[in-house]
Amino acid sequence: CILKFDTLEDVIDRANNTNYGLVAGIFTSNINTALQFSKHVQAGTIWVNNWLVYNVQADIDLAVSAAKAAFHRNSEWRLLDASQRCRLLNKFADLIQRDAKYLAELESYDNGMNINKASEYIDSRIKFMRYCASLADKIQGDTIPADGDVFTYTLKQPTGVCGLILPWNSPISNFVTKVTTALAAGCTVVVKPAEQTPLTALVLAELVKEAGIPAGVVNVVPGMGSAAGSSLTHHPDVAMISFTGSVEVGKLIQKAAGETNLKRVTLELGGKSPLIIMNDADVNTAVRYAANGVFANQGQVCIAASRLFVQSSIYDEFVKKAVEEAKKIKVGNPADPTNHQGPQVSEAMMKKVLGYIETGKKEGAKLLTGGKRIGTEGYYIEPAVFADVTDDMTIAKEEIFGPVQSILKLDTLEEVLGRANNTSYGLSAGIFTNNINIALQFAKHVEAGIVCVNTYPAGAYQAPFGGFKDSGIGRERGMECVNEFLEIKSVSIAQPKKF
Ligand code: TXE
Repeated sequence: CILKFDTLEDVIDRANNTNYGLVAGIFTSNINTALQFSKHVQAGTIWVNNWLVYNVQADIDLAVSAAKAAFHRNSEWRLLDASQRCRLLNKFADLIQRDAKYLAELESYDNGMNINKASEYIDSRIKFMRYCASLADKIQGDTIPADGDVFTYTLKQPTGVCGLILPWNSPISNFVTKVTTALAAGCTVVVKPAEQTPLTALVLAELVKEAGIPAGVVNVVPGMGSAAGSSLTHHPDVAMISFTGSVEVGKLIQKAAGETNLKRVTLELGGKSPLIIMNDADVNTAVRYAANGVFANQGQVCIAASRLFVQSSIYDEFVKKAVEEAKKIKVGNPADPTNHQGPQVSEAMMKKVLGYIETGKKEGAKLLTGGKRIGTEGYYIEPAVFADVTDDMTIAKEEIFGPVQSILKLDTLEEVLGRANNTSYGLSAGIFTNNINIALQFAKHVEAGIVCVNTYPAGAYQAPFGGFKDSGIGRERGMECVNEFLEIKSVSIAQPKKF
């Protein structure tokens, strides 16, 4: 609706003549007019010479400066006893526990995760939070028998302002893991959730505040990766980035660190994890674990068992049972607890996964069940099982991040070890066998950060989690997780040996 006005005076009155007051804007080259308008118009947000231009760079700058102020040596946060950091993080965990049902519903709504899975992930992260909180007052240095007339000791100190860039496949888990670890170490953070799933990060930020964690310690800025994420990774006042996402963006983050202040970087990237089923394994058990290993959370899991090697003499029986198992998976509304699998996170991801399924068929893999979109509403895909997959096929090489099981045949452990390691990834690996020597040889020689024997997947919060090669740098969870967020300082004081 285009309306005519005469003077600024007149238009301000008319602009205010409404029950609403959200946003107002003005285009003018007269700064006094702009200032008068901004002062008198009754709206919460005013745009001058722009409309709907969201300046994410400015928001990142604001968040980083708040985190920097909260990290000042005399800030409330820095003056807290380590045991108080532990107490505050436990309080944050209590609040998540209190709101677990609501958070699970939001996660399911935001991301498409089945409600049961969302609850399961939240429960396990609360346990991690308490474990990690308890590390806050166990960060200790060493006294060192240094050469010369010196007394030398080390201090382990928080790295500073950390940028935490989250993926969309498990938003609450990633928020909680990264924030708790950084805070246990004493850092302050700016969190950028994935653009597909910003909702739960904002609710968790409210709980951070309610827990009594001082203002500025945790800041959340939603936004696109190429804008908000990139501003964070290039920011000179950010000392570290902890990232979970694609290999492609992981490499951009390392590059940004190199081009700016050599900020420290930890990366939890994707995988193409091998799961090996030897002839002597219990087939029914292995079939169940293999299905859960690749289909859980719509296949949107970095440790998905997406290369399934089955030894030749049980191959046919295994494939038949794998198809039956996949057919049991109930796909549908993620809010319905009787369903197992919800929709893919976005149309783009659904198309990407369906594209891989087409490529698999074209390259000669045998699609035995599933693989089609279900209906036209929502991004649901039938769980797919491919047999006769060979190492050179695209579906055996690239991370699909969808409900697609690829079954390959294997002859010997020696042969399959070479094939399992013949990938640029190295996150997780598993083997089913009753032969302890085979299991130990596999665990020793497979190039992966997480190894499972007769189970899949494994991801206990007390154990380190992270990968070899393109799967990343650094480890989350486990006793060592806080070390990623610490600087080590060695202090030497002159002290004659002779008293
Ligand atoms: O990831 P991106 P996408 C893998 C999986 C998936 C593929 C692509 O194979 O198919 O990655 O997913 C932010 N600077 N994983 O494209 O882009 C982005 O805003 C800084 C595996 O969604 O890596 C989001 O917050 N940040 C993985 C986060 O990076 C940038 C989980 C992840 O998005 C940025 C997710 C930039 N230039 C995907 N560009 C796992 N390891 O679990 C984007 N981002």
